[in-house]
Amino acid sequence: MSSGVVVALSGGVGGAKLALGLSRVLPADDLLVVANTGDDFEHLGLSISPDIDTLTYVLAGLDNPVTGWGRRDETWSFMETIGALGGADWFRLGDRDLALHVERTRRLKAGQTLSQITGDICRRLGVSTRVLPMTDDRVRTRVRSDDGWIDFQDYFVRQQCRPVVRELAFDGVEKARAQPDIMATLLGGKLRAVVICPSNPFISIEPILAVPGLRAALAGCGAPVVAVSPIVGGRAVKGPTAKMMHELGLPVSAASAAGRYDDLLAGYVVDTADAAGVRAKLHIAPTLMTTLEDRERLARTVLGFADSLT
Ligand code: FO1
Repeated sequence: MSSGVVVALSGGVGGAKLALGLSRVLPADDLLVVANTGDDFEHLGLSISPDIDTLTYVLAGLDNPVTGWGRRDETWSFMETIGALGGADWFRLGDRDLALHVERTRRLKAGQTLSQITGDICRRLGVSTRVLPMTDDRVRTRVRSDDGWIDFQDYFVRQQCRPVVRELAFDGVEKARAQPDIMATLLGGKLRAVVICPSNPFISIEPILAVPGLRAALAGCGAPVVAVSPIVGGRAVKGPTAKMMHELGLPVSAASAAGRYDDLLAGYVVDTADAAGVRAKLHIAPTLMTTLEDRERLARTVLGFADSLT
């Protein structure tokens, strides 16, 4: 088995499953999880980073197993009360989860970086795997629908992905500086593999690839870049991936997702049901992750495949 660091690119729920699998089959020092921050937004005066928090809670074993986001064992007194007071209650913030947003907001205002805050919260929640935001600068995914441009969480949560997606934009990404430790790891030459987790390519992975310098660093990192298809059996496991592909005029297929990463990929792991039409070097394996064993098994499959490409 080859040694070296594995860098995993992930959004929220879907990607976090494989990130957990990787964290269970790799020493903590050999895994760096890069989190999308395009979903971040300010809400109720709080700075909210959904993909960072989903990854943190999943890696800490604190995630809500039903929704995939937020915490298990939650209470909802704050939500009930803010609703009764006429405040916004469409974005569900459990009482424990709320404490994280309040504390992150305080620390950001005190001048700490999102990376520093994320590192400290991971440590306090017992997460030894390194989770870093793709950048500490402000990037906001926006969706152009037939009614114009809308913020991501308004599209994804308040409007429940109903608007037709005509175009996506990552506001601020041109000026964003790639998180320095990520760049140092990618350029440090001790890499075993880069794993693009099965998150939504458009809203979770492409914002990461759009951060100036990151895509080039991935292309030149000297280790195989392997993606896991977010489409299984011609359908998205969860979320709007398939709907977006259709609305953006792409075939709803594993090949379409691979096409978004194009020349970056040394290999692509697709479910046994989806092998047709994919150009990248293929590894066909079950990719649906229902149990913890599934997560670990897929992690081992991806790493074994990446090692075979070295
Ligand atoms: N997603 C929902 O569909 N409904 C919610 O009310 C909701 C609340 C929420 C709170 C904290 C958090 O970290 C994530 C939350 N999410 C919710 C998920 C979030 O919108 C998505 O996970 C990402 O933005 C896309 O992956």
